[in-house]
Amino acid sequence: MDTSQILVTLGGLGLVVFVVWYFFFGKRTSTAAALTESGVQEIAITVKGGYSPDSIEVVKDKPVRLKFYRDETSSCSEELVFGEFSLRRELPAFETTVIDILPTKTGTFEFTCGMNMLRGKLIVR
Ligand SMILES: [Cu+2]
Repeated sequence: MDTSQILVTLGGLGLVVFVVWYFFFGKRTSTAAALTESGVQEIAITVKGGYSPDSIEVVKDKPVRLKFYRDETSSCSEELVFGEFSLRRELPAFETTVIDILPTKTGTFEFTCGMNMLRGKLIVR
């Protein structure tokens, strides 16, 4: 192989590595809840001008504990609405509000603030 062939080969390899990386890691923006010893899928969410993380992955038929810490006093985020689970909950400022749910079907379910402005989603697999 001469230099140009080596360069083309390396370029091709680089592209393959990038594509693989992109599909396996680059698009993965949701955060999986951690499974605790007691079998509960737990995740801490910070509420500050939005939900962080705002895309949470859990598995079906295992209890989920969402721990919302509201790190602001902005009235926008004072209420949390989770239609799929018929939930409407006050989130006191600078406190953690624990919400326990049991996802029994797969899909993507949105939770929002009381005004439907801040959005997050729970992805059940
Ligand atoms: Cu709002």
